[in-house]
Amino acid sequence: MTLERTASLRSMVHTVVDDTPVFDIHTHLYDPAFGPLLLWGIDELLVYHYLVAEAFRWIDQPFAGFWKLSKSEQAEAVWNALFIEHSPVSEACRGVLTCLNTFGFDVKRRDLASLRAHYAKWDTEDFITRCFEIAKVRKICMTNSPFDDLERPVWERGFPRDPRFVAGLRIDPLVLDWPATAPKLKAWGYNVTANLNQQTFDGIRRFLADWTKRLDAQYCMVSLPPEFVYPGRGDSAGNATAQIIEHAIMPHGREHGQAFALMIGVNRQVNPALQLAGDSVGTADVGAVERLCAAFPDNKFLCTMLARENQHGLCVAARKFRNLHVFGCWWFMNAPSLVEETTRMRLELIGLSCTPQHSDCRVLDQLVYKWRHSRGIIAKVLAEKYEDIAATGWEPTRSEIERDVGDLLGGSLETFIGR
Ligand code: FIX
Ligand code: ZN
Repeated sequence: MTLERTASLRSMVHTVVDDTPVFDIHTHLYDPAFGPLLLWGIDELLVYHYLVAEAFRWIDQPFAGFWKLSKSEQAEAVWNALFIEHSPVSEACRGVLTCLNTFGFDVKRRDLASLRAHYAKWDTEDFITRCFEIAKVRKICMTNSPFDDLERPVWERGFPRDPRFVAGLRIDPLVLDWPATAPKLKAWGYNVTANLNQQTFDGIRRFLADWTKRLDAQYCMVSLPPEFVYPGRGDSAGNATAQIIEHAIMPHGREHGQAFALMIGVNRQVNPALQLAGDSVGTADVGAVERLCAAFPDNKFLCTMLARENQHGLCVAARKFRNLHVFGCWWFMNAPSLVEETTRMRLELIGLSCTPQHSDCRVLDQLVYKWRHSRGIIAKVLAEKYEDIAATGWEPTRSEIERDVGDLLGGSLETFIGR
């Protein structure tokens, strides 16, 4: 290929990746019907737990003192520590600047008060539309937990759904802490006991079926610690997790054609004083994922792993099991250098049958930066791969590129989960 053809291929790939609407398959955003649960605005951006963790490295104050501050005071403390007293070079800091710049603010003024004044002029509905349009997001999947006391009543009351916000059924307490969860299901009318017997499994299946229907859930999901094993062994909590998966979640998934999303590798609350920012990472056993895929060939699994060390093994697992779909660069993996190496590895090992990224947004505005940054990397890596095959004479056409990018940005996941 001539240099000119290479440059035009590269620019076409960047244009297509920038212009293709994405289905963001995992976020912590809420349908506007949830009112204050849908976070947005400059103060929410600044108190994002990624930034709070970074700010605590500079803030010379007891953790408890910070948590006693109002939200706007916390935001000011983060702003001063991470933006004013030091340059905001981390990925999470850069994300705030990308948002502000894209919304048309003059970031070089470094003026929090005027940012707040500008934000105060916007209303929620308009801002949702604006963020979806700028980020070119066609729909997002929420994380919806029946165990969350703030969101459960909203689902129970019912509300007209905003079609841009689809639901994901999140069930961590059910999978990870059955002794504490059994009484809750019982109180909600499900015939379960602390004993994991057939009656209990049937009760759990009814619970899952009811909530799947209530949410119209795209998939069912759990986050798991690095120690997660399958089949279960050792302690009783680990065994309970494996049994609930085997005897309740798997049959439920087959009956409803519903995929099970595994997010593996989070060590919760290694530093509880940091609250939401206190979780860490550990290397997990990809063999557990392979054994699940092998034991339940009629179930579909989505999987993302938190440790960099697990990314290669997970790609290899996906080569072995077509009922496994790898997605996202989750949380501590969402740093440009890691997204780039992971995306390149995935394309090299499993081609286009994966979903390179999700946003994990907790604040609506973040759609703008997470997708801008991710699209840049996906386009760069994809262009490089097309250039490599073009060198053999196989030059991709624009419509082939559009097809491929549509798959990477949510299309292949929709096909996989059948939604
Ligand atoms: O478990 C999860 O879904 C995680 O993504 C979150 O709990 C985590 O706090 C987060 O926001 C990571 O991006
Ligand atoms: Zn998440």
